[in-house]
Amino acid sequence: MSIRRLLALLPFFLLTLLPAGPPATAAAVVAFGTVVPVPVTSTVTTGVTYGITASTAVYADPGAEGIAERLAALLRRSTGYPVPVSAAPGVGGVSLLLSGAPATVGAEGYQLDVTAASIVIRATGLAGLSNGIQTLHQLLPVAVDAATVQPGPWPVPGGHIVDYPRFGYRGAMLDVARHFFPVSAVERYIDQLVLYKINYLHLHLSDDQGWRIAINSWPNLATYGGSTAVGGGAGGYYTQADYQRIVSYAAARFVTVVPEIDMPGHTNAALASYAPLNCDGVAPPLYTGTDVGFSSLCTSKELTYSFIDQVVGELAALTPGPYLHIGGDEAASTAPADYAAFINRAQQIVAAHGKTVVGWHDVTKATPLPSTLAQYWGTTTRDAAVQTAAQNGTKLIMSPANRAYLDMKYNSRTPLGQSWAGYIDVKTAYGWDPGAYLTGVPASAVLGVEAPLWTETITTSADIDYMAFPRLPAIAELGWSPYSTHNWTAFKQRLGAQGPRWHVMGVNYYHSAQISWPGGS
Ligand code: IFG
Repeated sequence: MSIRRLLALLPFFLLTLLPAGPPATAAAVVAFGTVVPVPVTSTVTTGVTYGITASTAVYADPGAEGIAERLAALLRRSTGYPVPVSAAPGVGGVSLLLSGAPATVGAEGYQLDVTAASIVIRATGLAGLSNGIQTLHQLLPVAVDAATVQPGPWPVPGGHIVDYPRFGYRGAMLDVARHFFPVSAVERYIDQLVLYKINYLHLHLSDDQGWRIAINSWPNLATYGGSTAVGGGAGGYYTQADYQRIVSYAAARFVTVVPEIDMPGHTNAALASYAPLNCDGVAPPLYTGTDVGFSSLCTSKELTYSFIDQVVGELAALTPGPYLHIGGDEAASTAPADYAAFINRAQQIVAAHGKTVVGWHDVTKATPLPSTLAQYWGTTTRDAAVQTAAQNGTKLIMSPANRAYLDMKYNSRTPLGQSWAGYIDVKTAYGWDPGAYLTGVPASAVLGVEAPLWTETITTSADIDYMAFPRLPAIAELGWSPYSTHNWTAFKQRLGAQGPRWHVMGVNYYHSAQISWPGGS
């Protein structure tokens, strides 16, 4: 063969030396250890996978059909397989069983077993099965989250997990008052929360800039008080049917909605809607700025308390969950004695409508009812009033603004968000123990954690994604996993492994430089 001919063949020879990429049809098997929140115990069965195939069925114990259908729908959309759902017991496939789980899993935990022959999730209740499905979801190839049929195959890594939460309250708050978000955006956020076993969605429904829930006995609250937003935009509000859609969507996914009507401060939208609510009988203009602390309900008027009674009454009737949040924060325009008397009376009104009160921790300056939850949003690790309340039996939800506030910028270059509580990158969001954060407040006084997202600067679902991911999974892990598993080096590996799935899901997440994101994510 001539030299010329040999040289012509050289490039083709070199190509054979390149590493062969994965075969087009191979789907990367998710590493067992990438689940977030990290499970209490998990052991991988090396070399074993279960393959989801065209003959895979889902078998559900009575009552678990809805959970099975949601898993089946996810699989059908991206595998193209029929994935029938039928009554357990079944042979092979995926079984969702309400028996056989160890008692340690409690109401929300589960046992997951993946072998070559089957996938079995066992729990004592439906919430546990739902949480087991989230873990299974994270063990499926990321292509399973595609909106169209993918080639597969669909291997699930073999192993055994027994898992249950550290805290019962693992929440996220969405401020729909500063900027309004339609039902579809809230449902999208719920889908993201569920994947990380968040089980409470706190909706901040009213503030100075907007009233977002229709109240039939006070119609101007939504039609006028909900007509604008920060920046002067169009605003919006939920009809009571809209709110019930959100509540039902959440409940089907074992997420409980906690509605908040902030009072006595953060009430300009209500005061602008009804002149008689104002002490001087004059309604202020609608407000589209971002100041806080300038508004107050008129605590000396009886009308105020019948207003609260009717608002709370209608909202409580629409809310199956146990909690109703009365806000109570930043009441700088309410005299301290008036504030305390107001909060004490507002708590009685909420209790009379059968709900347990939640308030920002400012309510500890009044007299919390024994059942009232205080949501800590301070930036210090010591608060005397909160410590006293905790010692008197008040339970806390931990949302320190310099750890859990998702509207805080990651760093000085973050285009969205605020920085009054400091910058919060992923390591800061992860680097604390909700059970040992406040001086003099034992873990037994902590009901759980919540990550608030205030929306002064947030206007779209893409903005929500950017601020919530990757920090929300960090808060979710603090709420779910044992503190004994708390380890930044391990966590950031698990978190990085979530990136490819968020990419497929279309989550507009911030690629924090603290995390190594796998190629292509
Ligand atoms: N504090 C206010 C919020 C919001 C927030 C933005 C609380 C409890 C600052 N109150 O946080 O209304 O403006 O980071």
